[in-house]
Amino acid sequence: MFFKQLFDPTSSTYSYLIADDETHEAVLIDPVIEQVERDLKLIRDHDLTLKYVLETHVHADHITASRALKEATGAQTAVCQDCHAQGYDRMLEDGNVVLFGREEILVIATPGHTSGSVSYLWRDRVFTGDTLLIGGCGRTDFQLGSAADLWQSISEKLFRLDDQVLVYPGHDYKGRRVSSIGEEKQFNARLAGKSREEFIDIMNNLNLPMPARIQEAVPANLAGGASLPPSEGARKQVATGGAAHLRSVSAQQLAVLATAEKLAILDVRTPGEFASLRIAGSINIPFERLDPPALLSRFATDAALYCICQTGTRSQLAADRLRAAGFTNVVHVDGGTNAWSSAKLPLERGERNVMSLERQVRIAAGLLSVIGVIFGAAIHPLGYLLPAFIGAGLVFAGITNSCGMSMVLARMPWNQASA
Ligand SMILES: N[C@@H](CCC(=O)N[C@@H](CS)C(=O)NCC(=O)O)C(=O)O
Ligand SMILES: [Fe+2]
Repeated sequence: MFFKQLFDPTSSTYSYLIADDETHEAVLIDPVIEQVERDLKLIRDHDLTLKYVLETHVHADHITASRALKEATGAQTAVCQDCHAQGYDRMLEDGNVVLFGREEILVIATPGHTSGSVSYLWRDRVFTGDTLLIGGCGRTDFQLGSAADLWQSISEKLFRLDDQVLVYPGHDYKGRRVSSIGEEKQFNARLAGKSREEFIDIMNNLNLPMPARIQEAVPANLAGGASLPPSEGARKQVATGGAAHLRSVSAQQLAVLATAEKLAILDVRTPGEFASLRIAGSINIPFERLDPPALLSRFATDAALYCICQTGTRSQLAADRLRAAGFTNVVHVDGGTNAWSSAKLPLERGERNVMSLERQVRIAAGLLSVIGVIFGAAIHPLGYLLPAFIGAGLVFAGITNSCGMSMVLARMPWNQASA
């Protein structure tokens, strides 16, 4: 059996290199970018073929070496699909099996520390990431974490494993290396003898400071991690997380990022739509009034600006215009507030309930076409020009991905904030 527990002293992170003795196929769990040369040397020295790099979750305190190791070795990278990350080869689900040589690892979804946290069961040991730590557990106050989910993951999944199963955590801040399920059931300060309610109360009142590197680590890891640093210059880029600029994010990714730092979320819907419902802390800059050069005095050119609308069309156009004006880190939110609300993420709702601009366009286009046809049949054939004009306008809107009618409707009084 080939098994090495590796440590990054800066972040107190454990990585695990395991391999099949016969075929030398290997898996590396939770590698840290600063240790990539150490890990590559180990792989070379032991003549291993790295088959998979597995993440237990999207880390908040260090940048993963997943991408760098993939580039150096051709390994496949994998993370749980509930992390909502991009840039990994395989999106894992509960019950998946990862095969290397004659060995296999079972993926156990253990959400709680983050929504996409998993544990990996291999032979007589479980790699718990930050779900279960020795004597403790990961915090639940960022990245869609949940104390209730963590309780369920630990009590109904990890604590149902055999007591003899060895627990290898993602971190230890006191130099402890390994525990067992039995020991954690008996001695874990947050869990042993505690009710679900007591546990949730403890977790919701930890009041820990955010990890020092969360603002660079979360965007970088959501995007697959950093590349292998080939030069000093690039090394600096990695160190500042500069490799991690995203061009578009899903609603869930936005929600995860928003727990890591205060984001500039520019909502380009009408003031009326914004007044009806919005993401807490977002700023309303209606698309029809968007003046990118004027925003240059409000935001730094390299500031991360997240553009959102209702479905993703206006925000994409807004993002293009902001980039053209010189902003270098503009991110578009796929699917807009519709996707945000389908993912059941929290929205602030106002008193008013203005119909979305998209529905208004559909109603207006249909209504004008019907009026044109009635007018054409009953009064004068010129009326038929109206539905023809609307039809041509819709084709033009489809081809150019712009919509004149929505621009007109957006200026109507009922679409303004105080109407
Ligand atoms: N001081 C560390 C804090 C790291 C931290 O918050 N770690 C997370 C895991 S990513 C955690 O859950 N820690 C458990 C705890 O501190 O109780 C840093 O700044 O990086
Ligand atoms: Fe973590």
